[in-house]
Amino acid sequence: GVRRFAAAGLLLLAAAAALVCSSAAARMPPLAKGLSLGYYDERCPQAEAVVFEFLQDAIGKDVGLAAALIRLHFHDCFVQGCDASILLDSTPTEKSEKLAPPNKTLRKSAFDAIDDLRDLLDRECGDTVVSCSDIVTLAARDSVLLAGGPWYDVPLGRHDGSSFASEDAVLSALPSPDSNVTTLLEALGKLKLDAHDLVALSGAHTVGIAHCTSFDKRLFPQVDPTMDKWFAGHLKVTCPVLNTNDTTVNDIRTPNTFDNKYYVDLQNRQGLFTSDQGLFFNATTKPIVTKFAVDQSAFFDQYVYSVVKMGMIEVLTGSQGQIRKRCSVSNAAAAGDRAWSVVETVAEAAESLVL
Ligand code: HEM
Ligand SMILES: *[C@@H]1O[C@H](CO)[C@@H](O)[C@H](O)[C@H]1NC(C)=O
Ligand SMILES: *[C@@H]1O[C@H](CO)[C@@H](O)[C@H](O)[C@H]1NC(C)=O
Ligand SMILES: *[C@@H]1O[C@H](CO)[C@@H](O)[C@H](O)[C@H]1NC(C)=O
Ligand SMILES: CC(=O)N[C@H]1CO[C@H](CO)[C@@H](O)[C@@H]1O
Repeated sequence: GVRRFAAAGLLLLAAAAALVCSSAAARMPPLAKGLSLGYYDERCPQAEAVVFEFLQDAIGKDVGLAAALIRLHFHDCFVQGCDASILLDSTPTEKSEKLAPPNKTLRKSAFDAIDDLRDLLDRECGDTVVSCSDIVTLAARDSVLLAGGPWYDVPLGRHDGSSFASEDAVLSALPSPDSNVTTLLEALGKLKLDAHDLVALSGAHTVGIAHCTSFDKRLFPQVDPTMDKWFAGHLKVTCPVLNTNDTTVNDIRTPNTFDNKYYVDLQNRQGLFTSDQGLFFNATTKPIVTKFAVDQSAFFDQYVYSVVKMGMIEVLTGSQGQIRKRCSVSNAAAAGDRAWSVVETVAEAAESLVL
């Protein structure tokens, strides 16, 4: 109806704005084999509008959902590639990625939104067309725009994996917030991401929240000397002792807006994690932080380039992987469930015959 039009209109407007703003053609990393822009143009032409319209409404009601979806995309891609394995539920015999410690702070609202989008797209185009990993990719893309950041065209055509990574794999793929720049660059280097990617992607911490346990080692037993004293006092109001479970905002200046203020925070020693603040003290990354702090469009350009690159880490395409009908279960496991319920029905019928 009218709302769909409005959503599509805004999307077009955003696309037009993106074209006008970047007078030079937008820089884009080489596309992974099997991915393309406009992948669903014929298969499911309304796919991108459906995602956008849903999120416009959902993020309008809960701005935190934008941050949650941006982070979900990052966790998915860093662990075993962008294959939506982060969405898989545990089985009785195997613990899924969801249960690994870093996931525990992924928000349920993000998983629910992906499930809702899966249902909407199934109704529009059938359940074997749009993959869960592309839904995660599109949801993160639209979240950035809806939080005030740039719009970008994103290559699609990913397939979903059928198995999740182990807890150890999750822990080794996702750097801890206590990491220094050397450790971060090493971790990202394994995924072919460099210092510019690290600084720009960390800029996603311009939105969202963190639990005290993610940074309270910087407050106790004594305040990290690289932290602004006023900021430390401010954080201690929320986190008065070690190991409380309250949350604070990642970007104290504009907590709900996707902008470059995160880098201004870093210049003022008001970065939340060691992994954030360190970017301002390392000789390789400091000039990039300084640049982004004064030039938001330089940040946006690099973010778009880097997040598109991140979205192509070890993707499954063509004959690889599957399009999961339910994002939280592999198709084989879902078929197993169905077969099992048939067996049960038959068994029940047999039982009633005997009786
Ligand atoms: C470079 C290494 C990174 C580290 C060490 C890191 C660490 C963290 C931690 C510890 C939290 C808070 C979790 C909590 O306590 O609730 C967090 C939140 C968040 N991270 Fe990162 N992160 C990194 C990179 C990224 C990247 C690449 C993105 C996306 C492009 C991202 C997006 C987010 C967002 C949006 C939040 C807020 C989530 C919410 O409000 O639900 N992070 N990150
Ligand atoms: C960075 O952290 C690693 C791992 O904790 C440590 O071994 C290394 O010495 C640190 N490097 C610097 C420059 O602080
Ligand atoms: C900055 O990081 C680079 C790359 O890991 C490292 O070689 C260098 O020693 C670091 N510089 C400082 C001052 O920590
Ligand atoms: C931590 O959070 C849980 C659930 O939200 C709550 O029940 C509990 O009281 C909290 N613990 C502390 C120490 O605040
Ligand atoms: C152990 C744990 O908290 N796992 C959670 C991982 O994330 C999803 C979504 O928030 C939850 O449903 C799991 O319970």
